[in-house]
Amino acid sequence: MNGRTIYGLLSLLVTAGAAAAQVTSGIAAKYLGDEGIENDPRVLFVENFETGTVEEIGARWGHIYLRENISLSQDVHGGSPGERSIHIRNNGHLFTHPQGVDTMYARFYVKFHEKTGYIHHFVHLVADRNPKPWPKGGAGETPPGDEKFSTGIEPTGRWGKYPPPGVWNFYTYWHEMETKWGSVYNGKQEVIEPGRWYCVEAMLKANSSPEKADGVQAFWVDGELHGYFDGFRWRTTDKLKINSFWLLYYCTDQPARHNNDPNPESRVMEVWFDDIVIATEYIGPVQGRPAGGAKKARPSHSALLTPGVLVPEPGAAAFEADFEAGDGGFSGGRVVEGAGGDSKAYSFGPKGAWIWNRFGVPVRESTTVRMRLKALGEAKQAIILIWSKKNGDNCRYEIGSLPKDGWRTVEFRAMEARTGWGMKGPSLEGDVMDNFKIIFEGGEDDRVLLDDFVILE
Ligand SMILES: [Ca+2]
Ligand SMILES: [Ca+2]
Repeated sequence: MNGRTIYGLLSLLVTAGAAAAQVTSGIAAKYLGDEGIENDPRVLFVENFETGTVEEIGARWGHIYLRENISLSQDVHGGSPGERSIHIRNNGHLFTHPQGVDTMYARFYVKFHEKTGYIHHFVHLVADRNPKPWPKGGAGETPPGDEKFSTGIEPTGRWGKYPPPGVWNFYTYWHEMETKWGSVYNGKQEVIEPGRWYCVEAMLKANSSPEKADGVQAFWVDGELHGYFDGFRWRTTDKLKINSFWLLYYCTDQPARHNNDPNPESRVMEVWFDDIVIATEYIGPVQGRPAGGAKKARPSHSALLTPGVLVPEPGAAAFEADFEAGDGGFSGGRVVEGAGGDSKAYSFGPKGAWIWNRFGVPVRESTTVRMRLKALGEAKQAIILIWSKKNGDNCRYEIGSLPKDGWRTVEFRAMEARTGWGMKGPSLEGDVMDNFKIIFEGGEDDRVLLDDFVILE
């Protein structure tokens, strides 16, 4: 069984005393009004929306989606040490990357509009081996155990049992989840009151070693433990760290249908967030007032904005082909003029371009493949294939369609290439890369240009 569920504090006190002790004290208790909390070594990220424009907030988080639906608001919670919150209507998100850790706590304040409807998806904590500035999809796909796991702290109507937005639950994806649509973990069934601010906290703790099922997730509402679930083997490698925070407000008409909402057209889909703290230990609600009245935290920035923090920097070039003095060992196409200026490129058709035994590069975390591609005709479903001796199969890196609008740089870490359509099988990591092939879907006469191919150690 994946994940043992414990309802209520009483059973929790018996079986998990250490976790229960955290309910009464947290990092916030040390910093009145959160003043200076960003300086605590356990704190990874702080955002109180007191500093900067929405654009500047999006820039320091690293990704903002549907900016036009996001604004700053003067609506703040009763214990707020500041004067502004952030407001999202209909759909939108902020997405960021704290430093990667084995245990992450995230605290946020949230208020739903008093006429709120049901919500499709909400705030997520994510562990991603190959973090990108933007959140990846993955609905309906079981992630590989060395690649990704995630949990969403979400309001749910539980099929119409509760009025909108419902009760809190976890919506969880990992390699051992029970269905390809994830697993749901219900905590205390306390109805969320629309129009009222709440302090919500979620914790995700990775399993301590790949074979142990001792991972945990838990959530608190206004400082009270409302859900605690353990027994998870979240990951198969401890190189996979919890490193992403997704302040998501995703609305569709689906939850209104699933919950038999009698009047979905009367709903106002708006939400406010404030006073976000992400840390490696329990935080707790804002305590007391700042010494100097109102305060502004020094804003945090995404760890992805500092090269080498979350993803190792690529090393030296182990192989290069610029096609100026020949095919460089590539087959399947031919060298042509036309890469811009005096440069030459390698032109190939849908059956592809490939190269074998001209290099032998051990695939480490930093190993990176980079190239420029230009479609001269139809070029759909471009895919890179790298034969893996270790896996006895091709590892794939799916590029997708190449638009006919000039050169595009494609860069990926070699370990992102995986077997199986959808790239959900074993990775190329740990193999020696000695081959490369790129194909696409197009007509017989359609061509793609390849140039500046490089493998970095
Ligand atoms: Ca604020
Ligand atoms: Ca060239």
